[in-house]
Amino acid sequence: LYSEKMKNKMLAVPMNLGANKAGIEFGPEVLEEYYPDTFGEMTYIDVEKQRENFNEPNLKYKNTILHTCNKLAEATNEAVRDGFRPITIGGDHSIALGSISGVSLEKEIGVIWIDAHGDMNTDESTISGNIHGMPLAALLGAGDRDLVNCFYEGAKIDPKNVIILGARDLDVKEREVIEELGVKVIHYDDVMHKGLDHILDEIKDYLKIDNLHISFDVDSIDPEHAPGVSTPVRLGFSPEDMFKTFKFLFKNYSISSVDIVEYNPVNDKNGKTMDFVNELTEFVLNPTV
Ligand code: 6HN
Ligand code: MN
Ligand code: MN
Ligand code: MN
Repeated sequence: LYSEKMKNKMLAVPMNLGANKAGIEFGPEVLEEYYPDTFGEMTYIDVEKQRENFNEPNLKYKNTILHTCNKLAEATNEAVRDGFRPITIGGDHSIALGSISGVSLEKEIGVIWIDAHGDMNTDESTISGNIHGMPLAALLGAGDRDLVNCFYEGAKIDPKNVIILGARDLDVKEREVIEELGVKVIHYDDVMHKGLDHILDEIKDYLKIDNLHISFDVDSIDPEHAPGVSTPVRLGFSPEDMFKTFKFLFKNYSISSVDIVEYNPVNDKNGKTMDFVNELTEFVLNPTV
């Protein structure tokens, strides 16, 4: 599987409404400015500027986010049909609702959600009302119907094909949603106690699916190494561990598609986060053992 070289299709989505915080929308353009060799070929998905649904407290900017996610889904869907691997550069994590929906219409995929958070809230469990805390639940068919029915009706992925990797900040009611749906969580605590090698074996034993989508949230990395995010949580993966994890995933699965989201240049320090995101993207574009 590793040797299957695929053409990449890079999509940029300068969205911040899912996080309801300024800064993340500049991610793609900053990356493109500093690393034109890596990010020079991105196709930008137009993000609506209007802030409708401003007053819907549990689903902030729902319609605007859905509009963008539908456009992104069309783009990832077309990329897959044309034989490309879509790589989506965020933007906040709400856009995974679009990227994954576009791919899942063409092939059955598993998802590894690498994140300090679960992104498993619904409009009923959410504390913040921010949709970037909900995309994984919606993809699994839980929560607001309009989110669930993004791009096409119904759930996009099966809980048995999903792992949340590296969680270290789950909301109390979010945990209930996770339990009800039966999604496997590998907490960052588990990574620390068992060690990464053991965890990678566990992933291999659990995820029995060929096609895998990687949804990578930069806040999965320790904020010491990647401070440029909007919702930092202490501890987390080292960059080395993440490269090892990506190598493992590309070696053991057919990687259908990848998201790299939540990079916020406004909070970065000395370009550390930007450098890391660039290196990780270079690996994704041209994976080697
Ligand atoms: N992310 N659980 C929190 C919320 O607002 O629902 C944080 C979500 C963070 C989402 O980092 O992609
Ligand atoms: Mn996330
Ligand atoms: Mn996160
Ligand atoms: Mn645990």
